[in-house]
Amino acid sequence: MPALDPKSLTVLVTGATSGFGEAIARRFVKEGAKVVATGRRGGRLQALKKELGARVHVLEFDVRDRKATEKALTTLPKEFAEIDVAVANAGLALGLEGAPKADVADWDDMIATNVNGLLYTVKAVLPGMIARDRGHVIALGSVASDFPYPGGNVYGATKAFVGQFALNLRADLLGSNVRVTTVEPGLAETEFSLVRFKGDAEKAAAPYKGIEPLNADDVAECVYWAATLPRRVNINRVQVMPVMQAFGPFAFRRT
Ligand code: NDP
Ligand code: 8X3
Repeated sequence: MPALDPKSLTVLVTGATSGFGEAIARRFVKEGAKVVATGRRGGRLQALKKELGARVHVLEFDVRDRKATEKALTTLPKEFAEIDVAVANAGLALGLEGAPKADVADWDDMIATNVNGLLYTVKAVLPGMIARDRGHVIALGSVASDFPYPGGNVYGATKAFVGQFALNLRADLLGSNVRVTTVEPGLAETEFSLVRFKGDAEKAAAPYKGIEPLNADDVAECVYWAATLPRRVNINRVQVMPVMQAFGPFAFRRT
């Protein structure tokens, strides 16, 4: 039995139409929490609601749109309005080209989603959390924030932003009982790669070839664990990788 009763929680999950977000939504509902599930694909949200029932409320909006994000989160029905845990999960990588060849439109989109989308989500839930003097912001970072790799340029930088913003937010919130955590997964099989390679299934499958990656439930478990620890405990960062992934040595150009 976790220290914090999940049945007492209302959990907001952005990007709940696939991957980690969907698994996180399912995990909390299974344990008796109420979940506000968001994303742009309304059909998937409706299917999730139909399957999981009255403990789920769905909101269709684009996290890149500040006004839409703010508005959606003010329209919550009373029984879902007091968000205890906000999982800022919506995010994406686009492309794996080195900086000279990368598409600036992809960079803009990653920054708009992973940076601005995170900020708009957090800003919308913070006032309520502070007023109630309880709450938990859980952001999805990535190992790409700590470990550079070729082609990770702006994606890794957006995730470094997520990690540092979360730490700074925690500094700002000292004195309140609002918690802040970043969960930073390594290679995990979701729709992430399909999105990164813009629907090219062959390219999308390549990173997982011969490897047992993390799955969405592994990451949902980390989020659920951090969220249900006693209220006195703040997990700052959780970094999690598949056993079949580790670090490379420095690279050198030798002449
Ligand atoms: P998926 O592609 O499976 O899921 C991404 C989710 O984000 C979808 O539900 C999508 O919903 C939502 N989303 C994307 N853009 C927007 C937007 N503009 N507005 C609203 N929702 C949006 O990928 P993952 O589950 O793997 O990724 C979830 C998070 O985890 C991301 O932040 C990603 O960077 C991070 N991550 C992923 C890793 C991996 O290897 N898979 C490893 C480390 C971190 P919709 O399209 O319906 O809007
Ligand atoms: C996703 C992990 O290694 O593809 O954040 O960047 S990686």
